[in-house]
Amino acid sequence: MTSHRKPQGTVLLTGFEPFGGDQTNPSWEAVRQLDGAIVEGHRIAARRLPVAFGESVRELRAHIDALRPEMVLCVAQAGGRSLLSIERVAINIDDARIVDNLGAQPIDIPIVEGGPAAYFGNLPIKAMLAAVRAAGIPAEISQTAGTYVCNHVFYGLMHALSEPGHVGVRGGFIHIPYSPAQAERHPGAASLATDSVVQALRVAMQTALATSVDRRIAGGAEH
Ligand code: PCA
Repeated sequence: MTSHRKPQGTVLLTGFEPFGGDQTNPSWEAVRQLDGAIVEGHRIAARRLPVAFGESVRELRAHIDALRPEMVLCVAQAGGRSLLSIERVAINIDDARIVDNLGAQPIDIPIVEGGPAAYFGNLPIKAMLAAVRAAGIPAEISQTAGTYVCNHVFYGLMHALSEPGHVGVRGGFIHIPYSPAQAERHPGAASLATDSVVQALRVAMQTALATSVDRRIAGGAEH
């Protein structure tokens, strides 16, 4: 976990600004607390991304170019989900149910014209799942990051990391439930305390940095 060795590299950890009428985004509330932390000998650099198609990926790419991280983990809110979801895959489509924060609402538009239908993240998601659960935080593997800005960013991330300049950089994506304060305004919706999210992100990053070959444990779904 936290180490006293000199940092060996950087992890870019992103959260999102609020969207959809909410005043806060729990992803940024958690991620910001880890800015400057040392995890597994790596320094965490936390950055906030806009909830905007196009601009979000432009900013993400600028952060990658500036920081030259060894690993990138993007975190976002998935209101209505009850568990911390470690995403498996990003698909090449934008299909927005609501406008983004700049008023755009792309419908059935490829993220990268002619790009692959999908990219898998390349973090050890099963090892991360096991470690987060062992820390007492409820988690799952998710087979879809949706078709809104989060999937757009995840796809844009893995597309960027597929380019020659980024060989060896690993990337992944985690969705988190509402914060308890948000859930109060959405009766019946699950929530996860920010402290638990922070702890889960630490454990997930530590595990990802320490694991080169993923574990083989069931994390699939029938639907
Ligand atoms: N969640 C949205 C966009 C920003 C965020 O935190 C999503 O899941 O697409």
